[in-house]
Amino acid sequence: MLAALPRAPSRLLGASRASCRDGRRVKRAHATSRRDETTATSDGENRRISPRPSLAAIPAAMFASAARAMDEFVVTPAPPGYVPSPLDDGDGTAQFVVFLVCGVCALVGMKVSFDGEAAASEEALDEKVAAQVAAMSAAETLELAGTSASEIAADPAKAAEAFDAAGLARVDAAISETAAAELLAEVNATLDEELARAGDRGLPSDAFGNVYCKGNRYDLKLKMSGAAERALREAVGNARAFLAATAGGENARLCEFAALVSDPGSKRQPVHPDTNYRRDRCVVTSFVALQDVEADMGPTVFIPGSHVAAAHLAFRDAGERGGPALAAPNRVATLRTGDASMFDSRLLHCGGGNASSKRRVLFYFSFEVDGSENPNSGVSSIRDELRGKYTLADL
Ligand SMILES: O=C(O)CCC(=O)C(=O)O
Repeated sequence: MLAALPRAPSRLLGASRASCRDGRRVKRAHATSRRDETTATSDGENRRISPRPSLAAIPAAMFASAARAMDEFVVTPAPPGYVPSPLDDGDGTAQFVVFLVCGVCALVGMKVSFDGEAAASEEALDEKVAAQVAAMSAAETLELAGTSASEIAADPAKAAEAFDAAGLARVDAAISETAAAELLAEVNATLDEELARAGDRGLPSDAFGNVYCKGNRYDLKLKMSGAAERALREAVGNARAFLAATAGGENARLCEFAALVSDPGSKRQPVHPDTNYRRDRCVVTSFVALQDVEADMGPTVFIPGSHVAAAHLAFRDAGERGGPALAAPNRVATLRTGDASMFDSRLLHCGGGNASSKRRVLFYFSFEVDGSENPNSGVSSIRDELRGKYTLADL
C-alpha cells in the first residue's frame, strides 16, 4: 500500500527551472535556407543522390539529415571555394558501427547505474530498519487487543472515542471464516494470473499498488466482484456504525481496495505513516486477516497514539531512526482469520518480516473521511474504475 510520499527536493525543482531557461536560449531564427538533395562530386559537378536500398545507406541518410538540421541551427559560413567530399558506402557503414557501439555502451551504462542505485537504496532501507528495530527494542510490545464486531456495534461512539486517542482498534470477526477462505483463494488465483500476465516486465499499475520492500511482497488491487465484493460488504456491514463514526459519516468514500501479500522471506518494512502529518484525520484503513496471522508471519506493528503532531515531529527529528516516537509502546497485530485492525492513516506502523514458511495475506480497504483532503487520493491502491465510485452508504 502507498506510504506517505516524500516531498520533491527544491534542488530538483531548481534544476528543472534552469533547463527551461536554457531552452529559451537555444531558440534562434533559422539563418540558412533548406538545401536540396544534391552533393558535389570531385570534378565540381552537383549530382542528385539517388536513394539506395542498402543497409549502409540508412545510417548515412540519418547522419546526413542530422547534419542538415545542425546546419540550419549553427550558422557557419563555408570558406570560399570549399567543396564538401561526397558520402560513400564506407562512410555509412562506419557511422552505423559507431552508432551501434555508442548505443550499446549507453544501455550498459544505464543498466549498471540503475542496478547500483537500486542496491544502494535497498542497503539504506535495511540500515534504517535495523536502526528502528534497535530503537524499539526497549519499548513495551504487546499483542493488539480486540473487541468483537458485535460489541463495537452496541456502542460505536465509545469505540470511536478510543480510536480518536489511539488511532487504532482491533475488530474481531469482521468477516466470517468462510468469507475469508473464499477471498484467500480468489486472491491467490488472481495474483498468479497477474504475475503471469506481467512476465519479466514490471508489475502493471492497473493491477498492483506500490508497496515498501517489494520482491516477495505484493499489493494486489481487487475487482469489485466475487469474493472480494462479498467480503467488503460483510466487513462494512459488521463495522458500519464504527466506520461512519470514525470516517465522518456514510458519505465516506472507498479509496483503497486491495490485498497485501507477504511471502516467506519478505523483509520487515520501515516504520512509516501512510499519510504525512496533517491536523485532521483523512483516511481510515482496515486490514482483515485472510488466515491466522501468527507471530513469525510478520504481523503489522502499530505505535498507538503516533498519529498526532508531537509523534510525527519526534519521528522526523530523529531521522526516522529513533527518539521518543519509536520508544513508545507498540502493538503487534497477530490476528485470527477474519479479524481486522483498523487505523488512522497518519499512524506509524509497518509490516513485519515473514520468517515463517506461510504466505500472509491481508485484505484491506480504506475510507476517505468525508470533507477531508486526502493527499494520496489520486494514487492509492484501488482499481481506476472504482476510484471515487463507492461511499459507505453504497455498501
Ligand atoms: O504488511 C503489513 O502488515 C502492513 C503493510 C503496510 O503498512 C504497507 O505496505 O504500507
